Amino acid sequence: MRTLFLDALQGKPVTQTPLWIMRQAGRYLPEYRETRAKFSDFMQMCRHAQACCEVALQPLDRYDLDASIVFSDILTIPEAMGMDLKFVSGKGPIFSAPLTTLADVERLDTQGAIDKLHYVFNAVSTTKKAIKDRVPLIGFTGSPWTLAAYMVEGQGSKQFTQLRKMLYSAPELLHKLLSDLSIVIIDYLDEQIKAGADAVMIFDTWGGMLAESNYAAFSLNYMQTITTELKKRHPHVPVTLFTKGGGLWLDQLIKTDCDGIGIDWSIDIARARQAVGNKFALQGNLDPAALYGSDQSIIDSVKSIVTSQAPYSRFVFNLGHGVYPDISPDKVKVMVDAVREFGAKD
Ligand code: 1CP
Repeated sequence: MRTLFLDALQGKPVTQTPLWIMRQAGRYLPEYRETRAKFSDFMQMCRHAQACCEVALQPLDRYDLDASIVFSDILTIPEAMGMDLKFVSGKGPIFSAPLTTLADVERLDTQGAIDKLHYVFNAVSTTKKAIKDRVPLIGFTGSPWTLAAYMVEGQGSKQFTQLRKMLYSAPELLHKLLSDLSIVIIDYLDEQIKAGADAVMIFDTWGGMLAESNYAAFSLNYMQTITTELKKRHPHVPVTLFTKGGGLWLDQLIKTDCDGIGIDWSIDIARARQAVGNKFALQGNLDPAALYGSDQSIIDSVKSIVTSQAPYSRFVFNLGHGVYPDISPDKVKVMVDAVREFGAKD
C-alpha cells in the first residue's frame, strides 16, 4: 500500500507531501452526480454499499491522491439514535423534531444505535476491498458538539442560536447529550476500524462557534475522551481532529492524544506549525475558494503552503474545508499537480 499519508501522520520519513481533499467524492465531479442521480434520496445512497464504494473511488481514478475517505455522512449517528432525518435539496439536512428537553435526549437510543449503522461498516469493508492496496482508507465521524449542533438546531445554521442557548440555559442537558454521543461515536469509529479503516478523522465543523473559554468543556474534552479510548483499542490507527475555526486553540489541541490536527485557512500554516512543532501532523490549509482563481494563482498558493512545510515530515496537504460543489474538476487537477511538483523531497 502507498503509505505516505499514514507515514506523515505517524512521523515516519516521507519522500513527498501526501495529499487528499475533504469532500473529494462529491458534487463537483460529474461522475458523482451521475451515480447520485440513481437515488432519489441522499441517505438511500449512503445505505447502498456498492454506490458508496463507487463514488469513494471516483476521485482516486481521476487524481493522484494519497488517501480515500469512506463515503457516508456525519448525520448517520443521530438518525440511528432515532431522529427523523431528511436531506432536502437546496436546504441540506433537516431533523423534523429537534431536541429541546431532557425527555427528548432521554428518548434517544444510545444502546441500540450501532446495530442500525451496519450499512456504514458494510460501506467501509466494501470500499476497503475495492481499493485493494492503492491507498489507505479514512473512516470518520462528526464530533459530539457538531452532531449536537444539528440535533438541537434541527438543521444547518449560520449562528446555531438554539444550540448556544442550550449551552447557557441548560448546560447539564447539553452535557448529557454530548456524553451519550461520545459513547456511540467510540463504537462507531471502532467498528469502522474493524471493517478496514486505516485512520480516522473527527470533523468538529462547528467547534469554532464556541467561546474560547467553552471550547474544552463542550467540544475538545469529548474528542479527547474518544481519542484516548480508540488509542487503547487501536494504538496504531492515527486519529486526526479538525476543529474548523480552531486555529487559535492549537495550544489546547496539542494536549490531546491525537496524531493529526486539521486547520482551516484562517491561520497561516507557518504560525500553526510554530504552535504544534513536529510532534503532530498538520493537515490543511488551502482556502477552498482559491480554486476559483487562475491556474497560476492556485499554483502560487499551493507552493507557499507546501514549501513552508517542506522541513517537516508531518504534513498532509488538504483544503481548509470541503471542496465547493461548483469548483471545476480541472482546477482540482491544477492543485494536485502543484502539490506533486513542490512537495517532492528528493
Ligand atoms: O445530494 C448530495 O450529494 C448531498 C451532499 C453531501 C455529500 C456529498 C452531503 C449532505 N454529505 C456528503 C458526503 C460527506 N459528508 C462526506 C464524504 C465525502 C468526502 O469527503 O469525500 C463527508 C466526510 C461528510 C461529512 C459532513 N457532513 C460534515 C463534516 C465535514 C464538513 O464538510 O464540514 C458535515 C457538517 C456534514 C453535514 C452535511 N451533509 C450534507 C450536507 C449538505 C451537509 C452540510 C450541511 C450544512 O451546511 O450545515
